[in-house]
Amino acid sequence: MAEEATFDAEDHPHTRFNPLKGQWVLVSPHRLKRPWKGQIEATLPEAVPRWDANNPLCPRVTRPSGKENDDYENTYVFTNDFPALFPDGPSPGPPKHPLLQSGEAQGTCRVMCFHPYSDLQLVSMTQDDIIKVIERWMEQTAELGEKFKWVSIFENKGVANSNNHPHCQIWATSFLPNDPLQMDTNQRQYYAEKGRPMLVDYVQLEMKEKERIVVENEHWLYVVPFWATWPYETMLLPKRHILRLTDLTEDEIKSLASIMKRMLVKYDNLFECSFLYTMGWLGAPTGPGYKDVDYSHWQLFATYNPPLVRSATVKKLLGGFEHFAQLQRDLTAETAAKKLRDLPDAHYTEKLKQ
Ligand code: H2U
Repeated sequence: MAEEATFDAEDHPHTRFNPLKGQWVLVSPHRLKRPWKGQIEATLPEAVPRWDANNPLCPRVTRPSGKENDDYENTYVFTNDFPALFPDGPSPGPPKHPLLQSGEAQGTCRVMCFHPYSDLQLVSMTQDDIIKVIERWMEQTAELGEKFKWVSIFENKGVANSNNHPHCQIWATSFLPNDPLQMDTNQRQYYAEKGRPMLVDYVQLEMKEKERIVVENEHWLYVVPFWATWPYETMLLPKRHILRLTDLTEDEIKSLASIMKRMLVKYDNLFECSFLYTMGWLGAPTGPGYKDVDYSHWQLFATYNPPLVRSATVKKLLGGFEHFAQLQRDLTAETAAKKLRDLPDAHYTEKLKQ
């Protein structure tokens, strides 16, 4: 009888469970050995002008909607001219059939510029300017959270035709969207069973195992989560139990600005390009009277989903199995974390200046 091989996560296909979403990912590390015949995309865009009269996110510009941007000096927030949601509106009413259900969807969408200069990104902004961004995130969460159940702060950096001006979007909804709803249920169940928040336990585990940590400081750490689906996906977590962005202390804000910059330098250094990613903050739900609701099962975190896989131009595309069965990755989370961790702390463009 043939002897059975001992399992090695770097060699053998296996699945990993994402306890937040309650979903499995297929990990196939042996596939990294296959020859690559994938898509090679066009070269990177040219340098961006600092100010452009045709860029609707620049200070003093009149947007196609006819609204003029303030002559802003750090961050700037305005209501999206093409919002996916409106604060008021009629309800679709009760369903005619259980298979044809509709729900009420109210909300608001905002655009938040990080800085007046289009040629900067968070990675190239000063620590003080990043602190202003974090404080604005906190202010927006506090304001919108009074009215809306979910406040989603997300940044599409360089992906899907996004504007190159440093900015993020803020969508607030009257309902808990699918992912947070699933995460609420799963974290609640874990808390009920163990008496501790899932992600607080997870941080402790990662600090003990260390192999998936990319960068850490006194208050925060970035890990490639055990269950990551994107090749270089990372999760940013506080070391303390924090429900929402609004609960950060001054020291935590400062060290958040510092660790974000450190991580973003590593991301840019990975393929020596301005890295692409979609980043989003998730924390305990909000909505009218939320401060009286016990959301102890939640933990604040951010996730970065970068599409790049092998170089500045090769993106991960969802394959058939992923569309119709389950998400899949080649690189293990541990290998991705090591690769990112071992990258220099100085931005690759520093080399070019020498
Ligand atoms: P990205 O984060 O994907 O780059 O999107 C920028 C947002 O800015 C997008 O949602 C909004 C778009 O609707 N926008 C305006 O509100 N006004 C404009 O004049 C241009 C873009």
